[in-house]
Amino acid sequence: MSRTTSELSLKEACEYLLGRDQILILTHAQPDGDTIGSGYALALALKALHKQVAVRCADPIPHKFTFISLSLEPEEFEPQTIVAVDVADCKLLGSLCEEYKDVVDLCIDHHVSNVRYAKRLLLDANASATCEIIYGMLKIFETPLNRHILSALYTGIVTDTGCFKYSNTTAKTHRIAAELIDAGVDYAEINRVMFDTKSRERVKIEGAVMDNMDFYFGGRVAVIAITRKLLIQTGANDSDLDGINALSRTIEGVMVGVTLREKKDGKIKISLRTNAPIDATSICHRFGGGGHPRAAGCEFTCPIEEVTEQLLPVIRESLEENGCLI
Ligand SMILES: [Mn+2]
Repeated sequence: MSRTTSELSLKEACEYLLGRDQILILTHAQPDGDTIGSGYALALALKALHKQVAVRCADPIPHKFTFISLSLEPEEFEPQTIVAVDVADCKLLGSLCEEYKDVVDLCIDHHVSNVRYAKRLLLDANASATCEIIYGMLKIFETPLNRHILSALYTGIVTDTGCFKYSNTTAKTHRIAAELIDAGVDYAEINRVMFDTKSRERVKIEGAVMDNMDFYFGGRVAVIAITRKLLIQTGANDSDLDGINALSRTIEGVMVGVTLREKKDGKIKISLRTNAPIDATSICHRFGGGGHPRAAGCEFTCPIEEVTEQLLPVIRESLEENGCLI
């Protein structure tokens, strides 16, 4: 199936939405701060413009983001317009993919990898977060930025930039954040909840995986395993594992951080985080996976004990080629 996606400018996308009603906004599955912040900020603004609007996600909203989702009262209606926010590929809609994959009228996104599945696309790959793009739209709509909209936008920006730490952060990101602060957003409280608060289950599972971390090749590679058994022991759920893949790479000397995660169906999901110049994508590609240069993934169907036997020689090869073995 092929279809042409028309690329819209910010203004065109705004005009399109202003002419529509009964708007259903979709976020990606396993929702993060940006997809939730974008979805609800846009929904609240459209509601202020007297449109019927709802937000839908395949998975439950993690507890730390419910202060955003609770700001919109759920509404039942037959959608006339489907909008996806921060969803680079219709597969990322999770269990909603089948229902909506061919009917997304407008996708608003900042991923350069967007696969152009929607009828219309507003893409700004220079935006640190989709919330940056939504902020631009709300300025054109001239809807007032109430407390809920400010919180939603700020949350999306800080979570996607790691609190302004990642290289996607631009001067414009800071300018938008400054405008949100000028407008009265409670940035200290949002940052406390997003970055300085961990659930007790998270602390437990973090402690357990750190205790059981295995090191290889003189400490160049660190491997952590999250088994079903460990999840049951610690009571941790998916949202408690948010960002846990990044843990091993924070250890001095580690070039490749490997996270093995046992899924419900018994498959083993691998997440690789690397420091330059080790290419995570090329390692995962050997096992049918892919991703970004510093963060990639793949999947194994063998028992968890056998995964490292297959994976470690390939990682070793990459370390050797790059002169990174000690
Ligand atoms: Mn995003």
